Amino acid sequence: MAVLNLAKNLLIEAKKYIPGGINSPVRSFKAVGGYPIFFNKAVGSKFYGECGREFIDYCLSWGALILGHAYPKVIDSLEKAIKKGTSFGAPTILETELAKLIVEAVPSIEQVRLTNSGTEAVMSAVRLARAYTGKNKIIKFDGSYHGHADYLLVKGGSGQATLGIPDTKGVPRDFTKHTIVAPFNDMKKLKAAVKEHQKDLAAIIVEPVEANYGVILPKQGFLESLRQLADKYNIVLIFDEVITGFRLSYGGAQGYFNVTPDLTCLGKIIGGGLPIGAFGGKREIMRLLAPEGDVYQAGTLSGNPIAVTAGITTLKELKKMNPYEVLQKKTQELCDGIRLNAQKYGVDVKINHIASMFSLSSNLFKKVYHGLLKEGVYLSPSEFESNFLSTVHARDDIEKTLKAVDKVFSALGGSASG
Ligand code: KE4
Repeated sequence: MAVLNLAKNLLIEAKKYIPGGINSPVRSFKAVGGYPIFFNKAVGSKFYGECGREFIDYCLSWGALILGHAYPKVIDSLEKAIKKGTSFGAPTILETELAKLIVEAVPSIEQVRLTNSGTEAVMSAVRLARAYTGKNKIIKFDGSYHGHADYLLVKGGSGQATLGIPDTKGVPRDFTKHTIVAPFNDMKKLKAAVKEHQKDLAAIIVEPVEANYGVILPKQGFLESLRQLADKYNIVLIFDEVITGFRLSYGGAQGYFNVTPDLTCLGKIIGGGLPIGAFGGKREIMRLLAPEGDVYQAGTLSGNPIAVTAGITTLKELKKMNPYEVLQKKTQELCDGIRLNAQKYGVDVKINHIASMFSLSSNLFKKVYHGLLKEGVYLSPSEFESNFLSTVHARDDIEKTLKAVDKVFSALGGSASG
């Protein structure tokens, strides 16, 4: 009870000064009920609440921390960097180094520009695509999230590819008139939308694996078809790899599926847990950017030496370790274990996963969520969000998690059977 009261009181205090008490809605626990836990320390696969309780973390700052929390080499590099100053507002060789690492890791990226968030990366990539093609419309897919730029906060109409409708207050209908929403994985409807709007279609933007509506894999051939349509109708194909970049493989989802976009958006992992985004691609497109070109894009702290240092250390570590096969095996073991327990106790649970990311959906999600939380297992607080493993999630973490799952599902088993 004390833990609950503490969470409640911390939120009440925060709400005095911050709308909703949090700086990003998805942290609010609105999707799972109850009060968000306030944390104050994190190391490895664990983080620690103000209540003193330890949790195995599968949210990992929404996928950013593939090396886990407070990874020693990242911390060491930051300690050294921070003593040299936090921001110069001028170029540093560190930015060149991170850009080189990204270009070497992702063949489709010939040049890359850093931003402070994934939202900014996506906004910039879309602006660039519109300038490059001289066309205005973009196609996104329902269920995908590409940050909170006005014209991307849209929901699809009734299943068909429709002109986007704002799905938030504050966005004039006019702002979304160039955004078309198509059903993910539905080639027939996509082709019809592309044909209908081809004269004014600048870009198709896609999360190559949807990670904001649960984990939804692309159907066989879907990504390849996007590439063919983009080539046929002079459309810029943008892969939003803010989550999948350096997550599915060192070359991201495009490396994993072997499909090449024209532009790629990155974030999260490339900043090692500090604020960052990036967009990059073909030189012939990137050269349109100011100051050489006439597509304006900017950011006070873009490429700041501290976030870039964490990113460089993280990518160098991933390049050296190449942990992807081990990460995939650990995730497979965890997801198989959860499925087994769900079958054993007759609990309705759907697990989707790829590489080291997974989603768990259930008609009992809130009960599953809070049951696991009580056992010290922290999932992303929404069944539409993805969960992640890091290189430092150990066997012991997986075993403890599956023990917690067994306990929670055995208790729910009865209620599940009604
Ligand atoms: P940011 O602006 O939050 O750095 O990135 C936006 C973004 C762009 N593209 C994709 C595919 C994304 O998933 C995101 C942000 N992801 C969410 C979690 N699914 C961030 C969590 C939050 O909003 O607090």
